[in-house]
Amino acid sequence: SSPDSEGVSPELEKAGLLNKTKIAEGGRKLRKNWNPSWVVLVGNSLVFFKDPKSQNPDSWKPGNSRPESSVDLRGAQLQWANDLSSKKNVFKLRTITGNEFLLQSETDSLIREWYRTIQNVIDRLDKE
Ligand code: I3S
Repeated sequence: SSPDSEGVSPELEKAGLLNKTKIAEGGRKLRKNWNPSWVVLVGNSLVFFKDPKSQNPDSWKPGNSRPESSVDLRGAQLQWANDLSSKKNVFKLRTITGNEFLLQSETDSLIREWYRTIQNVIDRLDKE
């Protein structure tokens, strides 16, 4: 992070384009609706941006853009979920509140890196 942002904004860990669908809300199953999403891992949150025009590394900054939704990673669970989709490289993120998302990329290395980075944040929060 830049010296300016230290102590002001939470640290930007990762950002990129993934395919996303929400499959449950509060434990209640939802119909899949896959869409490309600009995903930003910042601090303890995974933030989703819908608008392709917000696919700018600066756009996650508070006040700069409107996130579609945001997920608190504290107590969240991550697991590979290729059984839940015909697509390859799918993992499931389940929040403590019972919201479930599938995230997917055609690029093996990219999805593995996302999985690892999100799991690291979850593990860090578990230890707090
Ligand atoms: O798990 P499902 O229900 O087979 O998921 C597929 C459906 O959601 C489908 O939409 P409709 O059945 O509402 O038309 C989507 O187009 C597919 O992408 C979903 O399956 P995949 O395997 O892509 O996750």
